Amino acid sequence: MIETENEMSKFRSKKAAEVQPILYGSIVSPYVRKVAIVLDLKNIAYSLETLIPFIEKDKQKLLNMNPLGKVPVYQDGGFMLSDSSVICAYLEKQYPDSVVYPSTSETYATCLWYEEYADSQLIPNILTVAFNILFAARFNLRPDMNAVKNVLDNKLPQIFTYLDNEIGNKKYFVNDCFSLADISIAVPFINFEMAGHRVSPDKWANLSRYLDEISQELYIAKANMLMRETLQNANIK
Ligand SMILES: N[C@@H](CCC(=O)N[C@@H](CS)C(=O)NCC(=O)O)C(=O)O
Repeated sequence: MIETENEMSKFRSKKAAEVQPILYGSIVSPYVRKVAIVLDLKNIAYSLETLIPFIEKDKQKLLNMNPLGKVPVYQDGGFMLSDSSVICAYLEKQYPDSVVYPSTSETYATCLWYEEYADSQLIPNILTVAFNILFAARFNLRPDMNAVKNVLDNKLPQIFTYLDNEIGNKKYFVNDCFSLADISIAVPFINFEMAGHRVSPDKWANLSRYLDEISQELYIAKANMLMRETLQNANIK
């Protein structure tokens, strides 16, 4: 029997710790898939609670958890976190057995750089293409095909050229090891593909070869399959 306030508080914390973590967001978001891949790779059981920031009631719920109203949000017992990079950093500390960051200062920082480049340049530009082609109309928004054209003509070519030069004939972006750099760079390309686009092997042979290979890595392949199934079930081709 629990008698004191102190014991009650310990009991509550224990119960909270036993509850599976929750990943809030849609698996269609590359940022959410990035976290889902890290959770999978670290063999952490979690539940996915679908929240779509473009649906008003979901947005309100998200704003109560994240002042930016964006996904992913991650809840571990009473602890709540936002932003895919922050969540991945937390998961690495919390579950250090399988690592997703390289170990030396130099390789660690290089990995953070690629993650940042993917999060701030690659993913938002690919999402402009994918969102307008696949989703805008579903949320009663007019697809902005000028924005799509601008990204395809003026933004993505520079980004692809940079990544093509960086990867060269290497298998992984940092230190010959699969890391969060690869996860961050690989995740948006399934959105690009489902929107009917691909990285031209004639213009960006290295990047195109790398993407073919990385999409066969177990955890990337699983996340891509989930994305395909989700879009098929939603009747979006
Ligand atoms: N830097 C954030 C970006 C998250 C983000 O932009 N998520 C998109 C979904 S793909 C979102 O929630 N957008 C809703 C909005 O901007 O209102 C992260 O890494 O988690």
